[in-house]
Amino acid sequence: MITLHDFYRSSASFRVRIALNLKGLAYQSMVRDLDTGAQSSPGYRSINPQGLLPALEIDGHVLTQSAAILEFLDAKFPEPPLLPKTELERARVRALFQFVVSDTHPITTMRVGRYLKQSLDCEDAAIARWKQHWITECLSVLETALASDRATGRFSHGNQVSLADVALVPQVVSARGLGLSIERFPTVSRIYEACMQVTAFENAHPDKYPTTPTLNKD
Ligand SMILES: N[C@@H](CCC(=O)N[C@@H](CS)C(=O)NCC(=O)O)C(=O)O
Repeated sequence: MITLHDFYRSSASFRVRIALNLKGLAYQSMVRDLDTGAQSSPGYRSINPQGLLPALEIDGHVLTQSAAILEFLDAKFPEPPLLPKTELERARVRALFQFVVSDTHPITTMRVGRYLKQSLDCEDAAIARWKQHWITECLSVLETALASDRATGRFSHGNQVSLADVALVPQVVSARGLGLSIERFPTVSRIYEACMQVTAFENAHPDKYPTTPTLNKD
């Protein structure tokens, strides 16, 4: 049994849901409602001391950090691969992944918003602008990197989905949630639409999230 501690709006959890679906792994969703602060409860912190989503329980182990979880899943369940074959291609995919996961997501999280509000007295509108700014910068960089490289295909790297797409899709969904239009990023937009044609992505989308925790058989 695989258990994913997640929440529909958690983009880091969304990445892991996509990967579990791509690998055809059934999992149980343990909902940790970010709106009620459930991620900070002592019970959950005994699972993930960081008090962040996601956490993955598998084979009696608890894994945290979406990037680490994705690498683990790809190593343990190699088909279909989330990374291409050659070192150069892998470096490209990891770089596209890191634009989102290392350089953008951490500075646009709820806890950063909370700190800006509670400790630096920022208004909600200013916090929204902060997030919109960094996400727009990320999408703009992704657009340039994807549009200017012939390695880009139907998906971020060629015609197979990869870790780059696993990061891109949740980032686009977050951007839309903040009222940003992605049409000004045509390559990002096109790849997002291509990914959403893939059942594994579609079923991981927050809109498909079960209202009650269920066993996901996809
Ligand atoms: N680097 C971590 C980020 C985890 C993270 O920030 N998760 C968010 C949800 S997407 C969270 O739990 N936020 C709660 C908070 O900021 O208080 C990962 O990729 O797993």
